[in-house]
Amino acid sequence: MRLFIALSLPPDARGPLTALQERLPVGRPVPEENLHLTLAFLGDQPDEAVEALHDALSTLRAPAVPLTLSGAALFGGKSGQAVGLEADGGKALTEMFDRVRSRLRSAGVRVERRRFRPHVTLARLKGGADASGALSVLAGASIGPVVATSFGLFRSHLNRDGAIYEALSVYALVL
Ligand code: 3AM
Repeated sequence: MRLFIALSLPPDARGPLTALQERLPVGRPVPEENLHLTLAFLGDQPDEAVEALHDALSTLRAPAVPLTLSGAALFGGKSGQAVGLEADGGKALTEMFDRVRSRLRSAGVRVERRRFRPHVTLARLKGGADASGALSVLAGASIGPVVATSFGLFRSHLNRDGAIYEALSVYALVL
C-alpha cells in the first residue's frame, strides 16, 4: 500500500482553495476531498504496517496547527509538475512534523531525510506544460490563517487519471 501522513484542511481553507483552483489556466485540479498538507510520504508499505502506524499515530497528542497558505509553489520535473501554495504553520507545524517523524522511527518505518517544504498541491500539470500562468495566479493568493484540527494516515490509489486518496484513519489535534 502506498501510504502518507497529512494534515487535513478545514472547510474554511477548502472553499477558497477550490475557488483558486477554478482560476488556474492549466492543470488537472486536485479534487476538493483530496486537498491536504503532506507531513510524511511513506511509499509502499506492507499491509501489516498499517496497524503499527495506527498504534504509533493514535497516541500522538499535539496542538492544532494554524496555517497561512500563500506563495506559489512548483514541484516536479519533465514527467509532470504540480503547482500549489506554500504553507506557513510556524512552530506548531515544525513540531508536528518532528513528532510524526519520531513516531514513525519508533514504529520502525524508514523516513526520507528530504527537507520539509510544507505546501498544498492544487493542480497537476502534464510534462512540458507551461506553468507560468498558474504560478502568477497563485503568486497573488493568500489564504488564512486557518486552523488544521486533524491529521491522518492516507492511502494513495494510483490510477490512469491520477491518484485517489483514502483516509485510513483520522486523528484529532488538541484545540
Ligand atoms: O500532494 P502532495 O504534493 O502533498 O507528491 C506526493 C503527494 O504530495 C508525495 O506524497 C503525496 C501523496 O502521494 N510524494 C509522492 N512520491 C513521493 C516521494 N517519492 C512524495 N513525496 C516524497 N517522496
